[in-house]
Amino acid sequence: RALERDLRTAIERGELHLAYQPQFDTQSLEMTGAEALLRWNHPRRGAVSPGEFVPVAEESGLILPLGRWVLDTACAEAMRWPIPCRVAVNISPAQFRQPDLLPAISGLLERTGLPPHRLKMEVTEGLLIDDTERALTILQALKRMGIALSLDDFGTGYSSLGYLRRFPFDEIKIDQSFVRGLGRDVESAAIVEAVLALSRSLGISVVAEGVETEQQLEMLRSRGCPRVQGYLLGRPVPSAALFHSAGAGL
Ligand code: G
Ligand code: G
Ligand code: MN
Ligand code: NA
Repeated sequence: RALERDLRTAIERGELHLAYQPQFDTQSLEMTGAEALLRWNHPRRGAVSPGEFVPVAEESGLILPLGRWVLDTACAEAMRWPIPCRVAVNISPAQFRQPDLLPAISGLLERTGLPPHRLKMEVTEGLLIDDTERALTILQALKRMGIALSLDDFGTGYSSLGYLRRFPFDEIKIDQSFVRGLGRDVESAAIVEAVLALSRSLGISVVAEGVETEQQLEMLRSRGCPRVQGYLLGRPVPSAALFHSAGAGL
């Protein structure tokens, strides 16, 4: 496909960059870290969404060099931030399964100088289903390296609560579809409350994604949700703008 052909050369042509969306402590509204989000400025099509090209990259195997570029760039850029907060990187299943993931990550941390505790990897539930034992082994190794682990899009897949007990996640990300439902339907509030109660009893942190309104923020705050991310408090911006825009809307 044309998109695949163009993606092949996108890295070397410098068409990719990362945008960072800040995450905040719900009580203090201090910035606690940022999620790296891949952006492609296509020479003819303009901005192409990762929702469109990441699946193409996964099917073609291009996700491996692409994912490597994302990790490298995110760690290098985070090293230049004025505050030593965490950078969260989305890891696709194919990238997670590559045999040399662990040595590649150690090499990357050594090369960039980023302390392991400043890197967070976001993975989705799908990754835990296919080869559960292998996924567990890799996640435990990453955890031993000091890297933080986050379970992304929680509640949208084949969520099994058993994963939370067996896998060494530091954090759950409540999917934006539930946050959007806060104040609109009772089911969303019930799901958010259940996830918060569960995370508290398991000692896992929570980030609510897609927070767009003051009302959603207040509902999350009053229910004890520790962290939030969303357009209300900060949109994804280039690394250099992160510490100018973060919190600007407060
Ligand atoms: O930023 P945006 O909402 O357009 O992202 C759309 C989707 O693309 C989300 O599911 C997000 O997790 C995914 N995505 C964004 N950046 C990356 C990346 O660097 N690697 C992978 N694998 N997925 C990403
Ligand atoms: O799948 P993942 O959670 O990694 O994707 C995050 C996506 O959500 C990114 O593409 C980001 O641009 C998008 N996003 C972040 N905050 C908001 C928000 O407040 N509202 C909406 N609609 N999308 C958001
Ligand atoms: Mn994510
Ligand atoms: Na998500």
